[in-house]
Amino acid sequence: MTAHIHDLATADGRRPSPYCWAAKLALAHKGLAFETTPTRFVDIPAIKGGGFRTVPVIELGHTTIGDSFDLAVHLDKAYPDAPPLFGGPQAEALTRFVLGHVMFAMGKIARVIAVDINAALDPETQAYFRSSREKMLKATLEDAAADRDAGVAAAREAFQPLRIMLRKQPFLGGAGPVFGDFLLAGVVQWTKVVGTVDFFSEDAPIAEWFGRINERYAAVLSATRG
Ligand SMILES: N[C@@H](CCC(=O)N[C@@H](CS)C(=O)NCC(=O)O)C(=O)O
Repeated sequence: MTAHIHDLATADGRRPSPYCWAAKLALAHKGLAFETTPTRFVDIPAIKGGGFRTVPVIELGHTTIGDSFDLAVHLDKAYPDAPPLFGGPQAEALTRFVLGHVMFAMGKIARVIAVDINAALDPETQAYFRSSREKMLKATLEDAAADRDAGVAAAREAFQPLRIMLRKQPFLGGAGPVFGDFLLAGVVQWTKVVGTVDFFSEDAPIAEWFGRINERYAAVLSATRG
């Protein structure tokens, strides 16, 4: 079966969404093929006739799932013999903590690059993105990014828990990657696809960990335009 993902896209077709990347890595981890539809922020409400507010929206046969974490839970239940994304209910629960870490770190990165993401959108999408993100950031996109060096430093610091863990093991999953790795890798991939600020290439623990994921899923991560 080939899954179908409604995948966030910029005006030039790049795919920035961290959660869409996590979903694509999760499908690949289970050995499932997928295709994508480039989707602008303003197109999300019309997906499948309505009812979705965020992407990824993933169609798997007759099942439609509107959340990357829910997708991973579904995949572990539906494909128990393929490599695990969690490996059990405790690991699934603990991965919610990783999601919290991801959301915190994404907030720091967004302050720096939301203005750059906006520049990569078409005018209709820019109007939506600017008003929604300025509410979230409680600042104009330009003001949020004004002290770029401090913003980058804060974003890098937010990844310290991952660096500390990587002193002991190569992946969140131990010897191999699990969904928690894919959530965090989606954030790194987001920064690479937006491409205006290099947060991690000089950051050895994180660059090497991302490299290990890229070794396994290069075909997925290199498809930056779907
Ligand atoms: N919990 C959701 C979150 C997805 C999410 O926030 N996606 C963003 C793109 S990275 C989105 O679609 N935002 C829509 C909007 O802001 O209107 C998941 O993991 O699938």
